[in-house]
Amino acid sequence: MAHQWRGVIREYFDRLDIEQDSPIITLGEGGTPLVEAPRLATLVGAERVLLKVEGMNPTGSFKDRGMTMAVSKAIGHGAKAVICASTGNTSASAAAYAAAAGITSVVLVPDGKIALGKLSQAVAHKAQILQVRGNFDDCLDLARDLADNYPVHLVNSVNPDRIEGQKTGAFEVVDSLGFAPDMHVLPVGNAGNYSAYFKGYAEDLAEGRIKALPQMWGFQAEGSAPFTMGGPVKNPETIATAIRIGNPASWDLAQNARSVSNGLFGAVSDKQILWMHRFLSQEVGVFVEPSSATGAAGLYKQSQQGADLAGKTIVVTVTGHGLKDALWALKDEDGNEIAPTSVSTNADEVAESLGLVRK
Ligand code: AN7
Repeated sequence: MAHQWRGVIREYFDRLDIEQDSPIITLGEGGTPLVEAPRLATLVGAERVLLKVEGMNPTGSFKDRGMTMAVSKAIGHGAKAVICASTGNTSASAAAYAAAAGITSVVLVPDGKIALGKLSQAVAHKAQILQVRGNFDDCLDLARDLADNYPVHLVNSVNPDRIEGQKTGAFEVVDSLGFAPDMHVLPVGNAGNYSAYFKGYAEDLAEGRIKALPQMWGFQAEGSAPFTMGGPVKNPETIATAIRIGNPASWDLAQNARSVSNGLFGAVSDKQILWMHRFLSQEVGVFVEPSSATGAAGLYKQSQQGADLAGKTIVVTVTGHGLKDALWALKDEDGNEIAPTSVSTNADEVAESLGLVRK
């Protein structure tokens, strides 16, 4: 019989920090596919690589796992409005969950630097959107300031409820595989998700569900890579706008996760990100936004630099749907526009343009 997934709070209620009688605001988030990617495994020389496809969440990104918790708890505390700073996906998610809860959302986004699909979502869900003349880091400072001094509830990942919800990604991986992978690979911006997966795995370890932690491997874009630079980056730049973040909010949590899990941080170029973005679409069948290809791009770079992945099972979280930032697919490797060939309705002419030979 068909089983309807009930959202991460109901599915994992006993393992989440939430009051027994809390309201639950859900859009059915979580329960996302763990997709075998054999050609990616071959590319990097691993036994198995699996993608945790977070674009399948209700608003098309992993943010929904944390937002169901943050907004449910905000409602429990009587909040009438939520606020967040965002490179796009957090705002889309906050706007949707606020709409579901019947409260107001305020989103602060960096001027001109968010993907069109994400802006459309925030507009569609009736967020009050302010484009701040500054970058994401400025937006987050502003959001914190406003939440400290005005009646708006902060739902960025500096709010621990967000991390708490997002840890369910790790629970699902363990529930599907039956064990922890050798490595868990993620793109990193604020490092909230990286820290959240680590928390999930650490709890699974403490409760005896797994025998060892995966190494946590986090990758940033080279122009926006505070973790490999060793400190905040003032003017972060990358085409991967979701992770164009210079001063990660979860710095300490992430450093701890890296060290306890014997993991690593790395950086990849925009070119490597776009190459992997295309590989995932063409060779795996999973369309992600460019930022979401950063983890897999980092994994590939590690393998090229000599990391021995033979016999390893690796899970890579691909964080957001390709339709959010769709125009990147319409450019080739050299940045030229790709347009479909125009044809008549004549079958022979169509066959000819396809290079087909009559049977
Ligand atoms: C697709 O929406 O920060 O390391 O404001 O949208 O937890 O920050 C988005 C981040 C990866 C990085 N992939 O996650 C925002 C925001 C996608 C993202 C990240 C983001 P964190």
